[in-house]
Amino acid sequence: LSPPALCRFHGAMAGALLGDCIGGEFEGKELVRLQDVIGAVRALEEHRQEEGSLMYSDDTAMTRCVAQSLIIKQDFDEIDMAKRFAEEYKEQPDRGYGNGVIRVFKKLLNPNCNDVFKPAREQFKGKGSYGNGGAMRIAPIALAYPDVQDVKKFAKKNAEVTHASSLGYNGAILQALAVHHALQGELQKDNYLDYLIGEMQLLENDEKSLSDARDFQEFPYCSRLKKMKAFLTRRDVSKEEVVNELGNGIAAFESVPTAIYSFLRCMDPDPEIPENYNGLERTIIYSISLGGDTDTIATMAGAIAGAYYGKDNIPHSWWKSCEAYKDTDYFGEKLRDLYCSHLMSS
Ligand code: F2R
Ligand code: MG
Ligand code: MG
Repeated sequence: LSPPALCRFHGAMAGALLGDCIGGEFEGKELVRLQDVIGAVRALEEHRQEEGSLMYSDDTAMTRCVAQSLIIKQDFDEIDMAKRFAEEYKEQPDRGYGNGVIRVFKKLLNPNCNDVFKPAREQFKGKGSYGNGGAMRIAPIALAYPDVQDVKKFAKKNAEVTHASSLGYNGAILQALAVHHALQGELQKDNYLDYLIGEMQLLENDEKSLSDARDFQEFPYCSRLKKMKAFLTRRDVSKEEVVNELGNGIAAFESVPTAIYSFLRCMDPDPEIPENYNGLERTIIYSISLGGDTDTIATMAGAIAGAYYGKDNIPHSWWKSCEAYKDTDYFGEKLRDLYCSHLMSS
């Protein structure tokens, strides 16, 4: 078995960074005009933005922690992971973290905390967070483990450090699977979605998932993945329909499916996006144009598209505009080494 090419690992890390940095300007705006997003990327292409000047947010700050922990520990280590999240927050608290997750970091920073999953379990009166913070940072897990069982197991554990609601960690598992599958190469949209639906059907049928979903709707992930399948058969799906049916919010179930849809939809040209943009560029532009939690939806869509198309499809000018852009090559290379070592030992 040969591992995927290095450019896919570089692409996933760089795509995630681009989505966060470019999407950040639009986060929280419900109405985002496609022309404004195109204007923003044109400014990068015309070098109207200084090198490294687009700041990354909590999405990338936490993704970097996941990558660093995996690389240094050469495996998943929840204690090291939790320590990195909390220390990163302590050093740079103004990266735009969710209001709830800050309480988890503060508890993790207490030297008497000896169960790193406990603070997350205490969130929201014991219900745990359903925010998309577990999913937004998960790409490095998919890049480190070739075995899908490991991807699922460690995506869940990683998310559970901050997100104890199954609605939160199931979103992280779905996003990790979406990156993992895109990394493997050429894909058919229907097969890709059937695979994800099959995996989520198993997850959403466990007792905790059924109970957590009761406050919202039955099978929040599967129902959106199925809706997406129907959307992909039509060429006239409006932004409003996507936002109404899939979501563009801070909850994981209202953003992970939307990121996956953005990637799949943008495999084909879009009459509203200039033809010179490739599938990866279209994915970033389109996902931001949906408004709402733009940095997070675009970072997740960017990670999937980057894993699929590879770094060669990322415009240099976009990449170089992002803070700490050079690090994505380092992370991509080291995570691929880890992926290969896991492949050799299996
Ligand atoms: N937080 C933001 N953006 C908005 C404000 C930024 C900041 N205040 C600023 O202006 O600088 N973006 C980032 O947060 C999202 C990821 O959040 P995460 O890590 O999941 O955090 P949290 O706090 O766990 O959940 C987010 C919110 O979701 C609601 N929520 C979650 N679970 C809930 C539950 N069981 N019951 C009720 N509400 C629940 C809460 O409102 C949480 O605060 C990303 O968008 C990232 O970019
Ligand atoms: Mg953010
Ligand atoms: Mg966000």
